[in-house]
Amino acid sequence: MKKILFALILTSLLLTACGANMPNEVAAKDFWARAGMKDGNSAAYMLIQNGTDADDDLIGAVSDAAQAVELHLSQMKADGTMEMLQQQSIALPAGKAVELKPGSYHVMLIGLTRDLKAGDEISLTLKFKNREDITLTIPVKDAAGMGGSGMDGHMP
Ligand SMILES: [Cu+2]
Repeated sequence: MKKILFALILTSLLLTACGANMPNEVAAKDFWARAGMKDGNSAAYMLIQNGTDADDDLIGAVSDAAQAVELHLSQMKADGTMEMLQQQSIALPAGKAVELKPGSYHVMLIGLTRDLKAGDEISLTLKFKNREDITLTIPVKDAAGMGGSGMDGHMP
């Protein structure tokens, strides 16, 4: 467990270092979706950079890979178990990057319309309060070895 934690911390530090190159727009990078079975659930993760001087909000997402797509926040409850809270929006402050990652904010894919296996790709469209949609082609990855397995309660 310690090793996994260390790997997570190291990954966070590397991501933070790489986040220094802020684009002059709202952009998503480092996106991936968790593998899952048809009719089950999955989640998509990414780094969203708001390189503009105006605050914005992520207000939703759509994908043909799931029957419903919601914005969620995973958090630890007082008893040590994880819970997921649906979010109406995720704030994207001007000049900041917001990380959607296991155990935190994520785009929840509910009721997968097909199996998602490592190497597959899904289309996901992000919707913003103040700007045009962004459509991403997101690679599917196995959660194993990424330290996030089961952390969001997405795994059956
Ligand atoms: Cu969720």
